[in-house]
Amino acid sequence: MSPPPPNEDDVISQHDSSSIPQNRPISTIVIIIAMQTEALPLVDSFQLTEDLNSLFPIGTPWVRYHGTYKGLNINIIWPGKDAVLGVDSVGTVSASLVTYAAIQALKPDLIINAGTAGGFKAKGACIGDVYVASEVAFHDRRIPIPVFDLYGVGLRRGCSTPNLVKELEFKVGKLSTGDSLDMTPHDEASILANDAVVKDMEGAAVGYVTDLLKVPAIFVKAVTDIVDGDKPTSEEFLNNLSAVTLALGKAVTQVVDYISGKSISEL
Ligand code: FMC
Repeated sequence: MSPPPPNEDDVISQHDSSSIPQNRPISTIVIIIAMQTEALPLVDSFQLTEDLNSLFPIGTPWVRYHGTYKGLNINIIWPGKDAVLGVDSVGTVSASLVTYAAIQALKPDLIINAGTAGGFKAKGACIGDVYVASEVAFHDRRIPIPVFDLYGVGLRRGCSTPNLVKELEFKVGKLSTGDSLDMTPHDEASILANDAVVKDMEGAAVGYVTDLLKVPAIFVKAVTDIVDGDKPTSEEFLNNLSAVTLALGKAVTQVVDYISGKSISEL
């Protein structure tokens, strides 16, 4: 006889069950950002400097910008450019590696994964909207075997931030992650099954690592392209990238301003 299927509360991990005390003020934040274009407005806003003595293994392109802002020790980690091709190291593999390495090196109280995303207009998303993800899951890890299917989806909850999203008036929705910018019909069906409003290439990978190492994580995603619209995704993404990254930078600055002086349980 096979075991009964797990119920939802057994399969969704919560970052809130963190080993990090929930009641002391947040002091160290790591912001994981996949693209340099997304990172630079924030490097500017927080007046961070690039770390010239890397904390990371020799040969990795991973970049840390750091400094103190409103009493917080802020670190932006960008996985850097691919050594051979010279483009940003986007996607789940780099994102999970840098998240792991940054947590090991910096022991942050909180991770923020900030980036751009595709949005579904059928679910109310518009270009430039900023979402805080309530949950993250994968849409391209299809394993049609009982329970492995749930493992593939890899659903994780973001840190609960009811006061933050209310005060800053962010939209809240589910985020679905896969390693492609485009969307196959298979992906689309899984994204709908994940009930997602936004789609990116890193969130659930960061969520996997933060859940593993019990660090609370907030996912802030700004919409560069409408996935269920009529424009080709890559064109729309590139056209909107610089304007939307400014909106993303503003939103993450507001999040960090809000966090300053607060504990996880106050968010
Ligand atoms: N689908 C998937 N990812 C993205 C997206 C879309 N429609 N729009 N913007 C993104 C994000 C991804 O997370 C990557 O970091 C980057 O922008 C695109 O390569």
